[in-house]
Amino acid sequence: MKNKVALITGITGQDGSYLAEFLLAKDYIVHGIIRRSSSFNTDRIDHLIADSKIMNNSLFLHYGDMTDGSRLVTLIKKIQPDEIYNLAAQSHVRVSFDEPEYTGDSVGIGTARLLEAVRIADVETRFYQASSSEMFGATPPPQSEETAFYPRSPYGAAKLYSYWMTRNYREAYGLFACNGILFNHESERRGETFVTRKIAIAAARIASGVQKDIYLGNLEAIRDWGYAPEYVEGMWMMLQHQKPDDYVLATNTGYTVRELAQFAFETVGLNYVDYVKKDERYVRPTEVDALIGDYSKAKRVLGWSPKTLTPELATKMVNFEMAKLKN
Ligand code: NAP
Ligand code: G4F
Repeated sequence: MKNKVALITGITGQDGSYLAEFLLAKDYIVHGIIRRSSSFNTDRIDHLIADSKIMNNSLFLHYGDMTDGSRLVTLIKKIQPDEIYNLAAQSHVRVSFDEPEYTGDSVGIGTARLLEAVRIADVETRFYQASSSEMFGATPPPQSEETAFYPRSPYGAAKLYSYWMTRNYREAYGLFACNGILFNHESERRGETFVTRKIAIAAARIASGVQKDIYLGNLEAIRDWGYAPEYVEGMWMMLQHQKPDDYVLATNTGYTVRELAQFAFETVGLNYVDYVKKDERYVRPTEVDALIGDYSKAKRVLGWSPKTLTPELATKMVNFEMAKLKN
């Protein structure tokens, strides 16, 4: 049987790297779009690039950018993917307040460019859009596929545009297109400026005596933090179903940033109160107070459920940082 071909935008990101591993293990031919950079930006997939059995055999990388529509058309025509996973994004909510225009261009219009590239290239493909719980914003939890959207950041607003464009291409052109509305998911590969990884690194460094304290913004925000490798499987499950649809992936549990810090510092036998300091620079002009996802549709229709909950996730991430410091 012919191997399936997948195209991943954002393959160098946290989710892109896990998804590439997941699809390669399922015998997919994986193509990824990477950005030209003046420094190395492939650390999360370097182990795949270094493997000569994989690189340029089942994994192919192409330069491209979500702001370059003609390049997206060329790549889709050339690759003829069976499945496209659109994970590329300026994904930092705080940064989106500083760069609203670029965030809108890469996250919002970028998705329109990719959808239009599929239409122009006239390929038969399935399309996954990385939608976000940030789109719910100010609407109180629990949030499900039926909950009203109320984004509270340029990032949330740009993701909402992408969400609707994905639905529109499904309805207007019959494209097999799905929105995965994913709540926060984290891992040892999470970017270091997101709160879970920032706290995990700090707890390990403080316990090892190489850092004194950590500066954070709002400690009272509630998030639903799951484990990223479990969520990329959910993305794939959406594209294997007989019918395209939109799904929430979450854990249906909520913890404050304060509780997250407590779990992380407890892992190394410390009390977070002694080390966490406030810095107004990390407070957002508008905050999303509480996100807790109801994933019952994904469970019922796809058979997807999370396995790792926030306390275990925090411990896992801190233990990883401790092990790195010891090496
Ligand atoms: P991430 O680690 O920040 O990765 C983002 C990826 O997008 C990177 O590969 C990045 O490339 C690439 N990228 C950024 N701007 C680009 C552009 N203009 N053109 C092409 N590529 C570009 O994000 P993630 O956590 O893996 O999340 C994956 C997707 O899911 C994102 O769309 C994010 O917004 C969405 N999402 C994430 C979560 C979560 O909790 N993680 C929840 C809901 C939705 P470089 O490596 O070169 O920077
Ligand atoms: O880790 P965060 O930056 O993640 P946030 O804003 O929830 O966004 C992440 O999840 C979204 C899904 O809901 C994704 F779509 C998005 O791409 C990204 O992956 O912040 C989490 C919470 C916020 O309430 C923030 O105000 O932590 C609070 N926080 C407190 N101090 C901090 C800090 N966040 C960061 N990044 N850094 C701090 O020092």
